[in-house]
Amino acid sequence: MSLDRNGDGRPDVTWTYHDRKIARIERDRNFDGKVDLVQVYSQGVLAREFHDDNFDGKPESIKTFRFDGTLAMIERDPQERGYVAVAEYFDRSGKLVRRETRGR
Ligand SMILES: [Ca+2]
Ligand SMILES: [Ca+2]
Repeated sequence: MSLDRNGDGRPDVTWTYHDRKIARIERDRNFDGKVDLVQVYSQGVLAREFHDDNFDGKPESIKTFRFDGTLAMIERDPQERGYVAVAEYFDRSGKLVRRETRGR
């Protein structure tokens, strides 16, 4: 199922269902035809988000959520080289508890 909110003929939100539960939502937030936010659901609950917040077609951060909806981790690829350079871990109150840099 998809929706073309600005009427340019290209879908800007696409939903995928699995067993009648939401499984995946792909969004084109700046209407350039490229998906820039992917939300992956597990058992109908948001589990991961892949963000391309500078709209160049390459994701630079991935958020992982707990089953209760709180943010557990953000993996960052600030240079968009295709690997996770920084991983940040959060407790249930949203506080950053650990930060790992993964050099290469
Ligand atoms: Ca886009
Ligand atoms: Ca990007």
